[in-house]
Amino acid sequence: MKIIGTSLLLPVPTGVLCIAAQPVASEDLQKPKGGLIRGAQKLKFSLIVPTYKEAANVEAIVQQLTRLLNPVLDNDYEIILVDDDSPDRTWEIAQSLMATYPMLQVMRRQQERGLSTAVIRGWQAARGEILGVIDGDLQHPPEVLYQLLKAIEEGADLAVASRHVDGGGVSDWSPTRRFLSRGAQVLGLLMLPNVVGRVSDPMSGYFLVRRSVIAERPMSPIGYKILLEVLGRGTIGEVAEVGYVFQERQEGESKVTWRQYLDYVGHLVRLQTSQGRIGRLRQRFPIERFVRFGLVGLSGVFVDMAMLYLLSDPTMLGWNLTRSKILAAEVAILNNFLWNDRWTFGDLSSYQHGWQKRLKRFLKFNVICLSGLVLNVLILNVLFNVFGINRYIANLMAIAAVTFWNFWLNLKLSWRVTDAK
Ligand SMILES: Nc1nc2c(ncn2[C@@H]2O[C@H](COP(=O)(O)OP(=O)(O)OP(=O)(O)O)[C@@H](O)[C@H]2O)c(=O)[nH]1
Ligand SMILES: [Mg+2]
Repeated sequence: MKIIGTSLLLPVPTGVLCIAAQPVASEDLQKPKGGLIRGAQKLKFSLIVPTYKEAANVEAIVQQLTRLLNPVLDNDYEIILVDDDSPDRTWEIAQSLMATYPMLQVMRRQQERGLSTAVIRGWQAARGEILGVIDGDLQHPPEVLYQLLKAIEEGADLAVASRHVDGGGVSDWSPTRRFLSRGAQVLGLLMLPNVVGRVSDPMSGYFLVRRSVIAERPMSPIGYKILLEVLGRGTIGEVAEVGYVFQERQEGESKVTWRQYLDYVGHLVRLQTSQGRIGRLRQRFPIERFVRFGLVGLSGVFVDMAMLYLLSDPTMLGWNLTRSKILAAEVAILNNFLWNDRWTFGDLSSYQHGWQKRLKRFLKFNVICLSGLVLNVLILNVLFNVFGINRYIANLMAIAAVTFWNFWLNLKLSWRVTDAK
């Protein structure tokens, strides 16, 4: 993880959105000019406060949080405010509070945007064993933190402040917003029952999680719903829920628009394809790679046809059919190889530099294609002569089987990458 940053502000982690198992070592943090020395010693708790245009709320939230946490956690915690370069300069106001509140750290993000990624960037820089998030607009009652912390101390991996359990609710939501919120939850339950169904309020933006259960797991959330990402990618055992009433905003304005609903659906789809049934299938069989391989194969058919026409047609070169076909097939194989090497298996090729290695891959690809051709003829004969299947259907079946054969052997042999450096 590379870190960039400016004086006094907490440097912003860059690269993959992945939380380290241990707090980031101090040498990995750029030493800020202002003399802020921030070691990588562990703390018990790190609470992220994501903000965007919360200038009117920032002092109150920091004050309330420290008043609450100081007596129970002494110096063993930090508050990290992650601001996305708010035009109302929320980050600057927060920065000016750091002298009064030594537990406060401020991160100003200028390259990235978005609530969920702000939270993860904050967690990446955090030193706590327990990681948490709370809104910066005072809509989440800070005193619920006591119960959330207690739940984690009693063994929960994840403690969620919920609007849908005893003691929970929303203060003054319009029927439309209630409907949309519930509708979103139902959609989530249908698409990802094992993720969304684990908590009563999967939309909650107020929760605590043990670092160990989400560490070393690359994340890629879209939009607002960071809890979905934690549930979907973490290895969460016991879950606890604490009721809370979502307060009305007193200062500043909501950033929720229709965009957040679209992002939510996009996020569900992304998690579904990596974690759901499709995701499990993909872990066993590289579907996308196979589709690419199939498309390249299709392009090869056109190349083969065109070459055959150019070489053997009486109006063109008029060569002998067998000679033309062999050459046409070889040009098609070359076409397929080049596309596969760049596209289908491009990521694997990039580990094996140099023209000699590429030539080796090409030769293996040729041999495997040849073995596929022999197999094709064999299967066609068995299906047609032994089972009496229509010759065209039999040929289709043979082509399908040989495509799998070619794909699998090429993946395992031609583009095989070992762990050796
Ligand atoms: N860093 C960062 N924080 C954000 C971003 N969008 C929203 N926030 C903060 O995330 C918290 C929740 O955002 P809100 O817009 O209040 O959303 P909400 O509380 O779900 O909805 P409302 O009830 O309409 O306020 C607030 O502290 C915002 O300032 C963002 O893009 N980046
Ligand atoms: Mg809000």
